[in-house]
Amino acid sequence: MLMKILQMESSRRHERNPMSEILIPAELITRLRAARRIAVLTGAGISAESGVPTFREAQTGLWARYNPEELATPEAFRRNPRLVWEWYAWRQTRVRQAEPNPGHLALVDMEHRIAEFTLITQNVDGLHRRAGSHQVLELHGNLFRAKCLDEDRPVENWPDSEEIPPRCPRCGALLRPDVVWFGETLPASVLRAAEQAAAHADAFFSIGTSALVYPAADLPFTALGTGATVVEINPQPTPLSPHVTFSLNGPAGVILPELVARVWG
Ligand code: BJW
Repeated sequence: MLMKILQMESSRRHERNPMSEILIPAELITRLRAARRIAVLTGAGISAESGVPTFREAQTGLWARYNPEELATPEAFRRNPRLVWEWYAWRQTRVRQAEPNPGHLALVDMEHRIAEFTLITQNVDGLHRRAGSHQVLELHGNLFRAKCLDEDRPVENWPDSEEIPPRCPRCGALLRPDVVWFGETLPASVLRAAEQAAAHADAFFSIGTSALVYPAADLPFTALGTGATVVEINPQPTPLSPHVTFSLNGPAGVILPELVARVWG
């Protein structure tokens, strides 16, 4: 009898699509339908289903013996610029071979349906823009851009040479990937825009991120502090999980399309 009541309670609280096993709480659907401002923070997990390895997962082939946290630092670049440049070149190749997945595409759809929508990403792979998202704030830069190590300015073209990394055509300093490494500050205007979007959101999503790296990891807490509904989508629990309003446990490429269809379809 108790089992029966629990089942009834569960089906009352969750709208179930007969074709799908994904449970999306009815209360979440109601809140998202009412939301006018939505901010989304994504991490490497959203690109996992495109075949791009997450930042902290084991690397493959030649790179398997390196710890990514030890390559993504200014000290690593100073110690061995060639190694770090080649690691980014390898990642560029992997990303070029990848395509946006249904999770990226569902966020494009969400942007079309929400008056004020901001997509904040920690990813440097550019897959959100390739999918068709417009309002994208790249907190940690972009793998496909380079900048001058000394002058800190973007460099788009440089003469062909044997040298790795290549050199800045203006001042001759080394070029480096235009990404944000540990211990470096995030681009101030991008971070400010992300903080504002989080502070003004009715609903905030944290998708495919381990929620370990600051200041990005503070954004869901900013949203919680101003009363937003905070939703986490991740197959694994994170330090953020105990604090969110709703946890949807599973791959973003499965959950997001279902969520968007159920809320706005
Ligand atoms: C799926 C899935 C599927 C799998 N679907 N999900 C406060 C406290 C403590 C330390 C600090 C602090 N404030 C600042 C710091 C220092 C530091 C920091 O945060 N350290 C922590 C590690 C403790 N932060 C910084 O240094 C930042 N700078 C800064 O704050 O400047 C001022 C300052 C400096 C020093 C001291 C104090 C202040 C800069 C951070 C830059 C991060 N850069 C990187 C590299 C970018 C370039 C590159 O990619 O090479 O950004 S590090 C790396 O982590 C990368 C990522 O964007 C970022 C986040 O990783 P992400 O995306 O969460 O990936 P993963 O792999 O960790 O997780 C994947 C998740 O997906 C998992 O949860 C899976 O379960 C899930 N998943 N499949 C959905 N299908």
